[in-house]
Amino acid sequence: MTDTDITDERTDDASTAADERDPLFARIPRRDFMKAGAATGALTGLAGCTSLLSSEENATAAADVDASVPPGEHDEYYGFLSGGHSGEIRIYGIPSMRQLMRIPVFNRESARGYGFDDETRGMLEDAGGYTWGDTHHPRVSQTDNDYDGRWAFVNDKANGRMARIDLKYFETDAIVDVPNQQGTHGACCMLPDTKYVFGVGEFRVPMPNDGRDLDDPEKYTSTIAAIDPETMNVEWEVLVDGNMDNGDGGKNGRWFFATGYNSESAVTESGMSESDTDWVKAFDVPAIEEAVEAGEYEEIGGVPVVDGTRDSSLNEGDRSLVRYLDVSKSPHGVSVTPDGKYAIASGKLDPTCSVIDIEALGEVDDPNEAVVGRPSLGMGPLHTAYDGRGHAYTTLFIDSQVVKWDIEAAVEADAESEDPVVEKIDVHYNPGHLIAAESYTAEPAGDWLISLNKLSKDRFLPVGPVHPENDQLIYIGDDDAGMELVKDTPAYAEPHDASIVHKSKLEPASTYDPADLELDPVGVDDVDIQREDGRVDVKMTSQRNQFGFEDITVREGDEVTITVTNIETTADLLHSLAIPEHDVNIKLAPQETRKVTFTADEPGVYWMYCAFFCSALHLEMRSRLLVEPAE
Ligand code: CUK
Ligand code: CUA
Repeated sequence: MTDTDITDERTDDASTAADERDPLFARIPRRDFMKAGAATGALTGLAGCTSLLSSEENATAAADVDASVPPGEHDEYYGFLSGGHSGEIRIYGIPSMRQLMRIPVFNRESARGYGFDDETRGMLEDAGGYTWGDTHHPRVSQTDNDYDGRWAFVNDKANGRMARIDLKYFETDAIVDVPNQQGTHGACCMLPDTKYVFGVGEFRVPMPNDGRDLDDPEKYTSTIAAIDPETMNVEWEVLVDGNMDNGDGGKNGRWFFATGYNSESAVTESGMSESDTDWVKAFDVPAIEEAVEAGEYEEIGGVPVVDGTRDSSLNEGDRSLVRYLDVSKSPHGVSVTPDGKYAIASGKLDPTCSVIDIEALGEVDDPNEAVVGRPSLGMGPLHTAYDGRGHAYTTLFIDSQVVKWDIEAAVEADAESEDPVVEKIDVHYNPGHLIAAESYTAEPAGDWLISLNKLSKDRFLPVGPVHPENDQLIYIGDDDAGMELVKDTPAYAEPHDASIVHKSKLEPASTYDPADLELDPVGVDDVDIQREDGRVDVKMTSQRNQFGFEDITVREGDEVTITVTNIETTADLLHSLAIPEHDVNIKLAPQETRKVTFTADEPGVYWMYCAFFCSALHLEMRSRLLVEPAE
């Protein structure tokens, strides 16, 4: 396969060929066309109802499996989906696929006041001051290889950052700008107990990237970063040859795995896919910790950086820090099986996945001997998820399918055998990640799987040239009946990875606990205005249907700080403090205190108002900000 094949999508091929016969055929890829044709036994007469047939097919599947969640009832699972270059995380209920909430992470977001109040704005500024990020891999913290409800983490591929989301309040509470990394791509937890969150550096750059070695790509490098989940400090990094892509931690506290697609150290697309093999790197975490402990590192960017390149003296002997396994070709996803036995890396530009025996890795002289299976699965394997019954499910980007296969059968079979394949199902279209319920834990639930498809083409009402992505819900709970496609869900750009967590493992708060907030709450008796040297300090409350002041008078040029507490105790009674023409809108959930600082630089009357529709007198919930002219 050449590197052009990856862009040569089969769906486009089919569309072009079909276009010449009838524009209607253009809407349905050849694969579906043939399947639908076989089902009716007649290709003639199809032209007028191709879309109909494919939706009938789905309706049949949906009828067999009950994924309905009646009005007023709750879903079984939380799905945490990344939002790609929107910079956010979305929460879905599963199996309904209803979008429950969006959590801004690297993006300023007015409806949640995120990046508007002093605290969150300061957090975004301290983390580099960028207004966007590229979230790919939301991973939820675990204890003893099971979700513990504390945090979710997500990377920023665009600016080399990692963020933490507090799962009591479902909000971003920390962001670290990872030194020495541009393009923090893979993200995952060190298991069993989330000792570290790993950030995997994708873009190779000079180290440090300060203008040296600009056009000397041989000297570019990338690192993995081990981040302490409590402090969000980067504890250490390991520098490697080639680039890295995705990562996953083993289940027993020893290994961490990363794929990479550029062992060539090239800077062009063709150069990066020249070689027939690339590496999976296996990091021996306790050995790395010992090296750090022994001072065998160089401090770069304020972080201990251990040399894990192939020629490093630390990689000699029987306790090498990083083992380089040759796998074919430009592997993309890597994920560890629920039992912790294997790490499975997907070939991307090769139709196989590589099955790595994790225990063997610590025993063999040549790490390549730990590759114990290489089933041939189809075109463009990208990511793999698990059902806990010994099956793996891998997305096939080019074939637009999900393939279910038997892991032990793949270890038994010859390399490149198709025998381990159990079943394939069409998805629509070109899937990236897929995620099964609790697949990243030791005990996946084995019922629901979501295929995160990059293209939706004809599946939804057209909304202009920017099409939604399509997240498809598939039932995998019945091995006899096989996989069943249950639901299409349009998604805003662009979910990459997801984590699915059973609802019993999270305990979200429904109002704020003032003890968890950094700011002291403002009570009814604390309402106050202080003025000093061009600074105005306002403390006030919000409550149906008033702010603590009817008027606030300041002078032109004053720096105004308003601290507000929503003193409601009733869940879901939110207010906001919006100030026209001052770029202010902070959200205030019950018992929440926030602070906002701005300059009153234009004289005039400004109606401060509440932007959440909170009661029948919501529209009347407003106060005046009076800015007196300076002279
Ligand atoms: S990546 Cu996007 S489809 Cu960032 Cu895990 Cu594979
Ligand atoms: Cu408070 Cu609307």
